[in-house]
Amino acid sequence: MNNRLRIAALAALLISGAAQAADTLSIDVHRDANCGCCKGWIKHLEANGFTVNDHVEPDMHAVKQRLGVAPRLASCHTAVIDGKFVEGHVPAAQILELRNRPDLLGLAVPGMPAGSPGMEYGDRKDAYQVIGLTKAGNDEVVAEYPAGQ
Ligand SMILES: [Cu+2]
Repeated sequence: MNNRLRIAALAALLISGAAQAADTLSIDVHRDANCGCCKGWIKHLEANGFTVNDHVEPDMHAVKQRLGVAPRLASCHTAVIDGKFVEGHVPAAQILELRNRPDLLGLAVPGMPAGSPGMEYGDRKDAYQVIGLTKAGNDEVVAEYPAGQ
């Protein structure tokens, strides 16, 4: 291998390495120490390629207030990705779409609907919506589950 080829090969290696690093989806999850379904949701994120930074919090109410989660949107855990909140059992698909929504402050699945990721109870599939909070302060339905109804 001559020098020029060697440099080209090295550059290709570096570029693919950088692309891999950019694909790493890092998300911070804040949760109560005793929250089992929160751990279920973390498993769902990891299965979908997210790297989860798990934070056990003494006061989730304070965390939600700090991150701007409106009380009507509240659930158990609160996550943060790219400076935006992800409240409750939001499916990975919508978290990925959030990157293309600069108009949204965050996403939420209010409450804890059965059948959402981390809230599996056998075959039970409650209807639920994924809500986006716009910068203007409005709620917008970004997805409805179960899908295809
Ligand atoms: Cu939960």
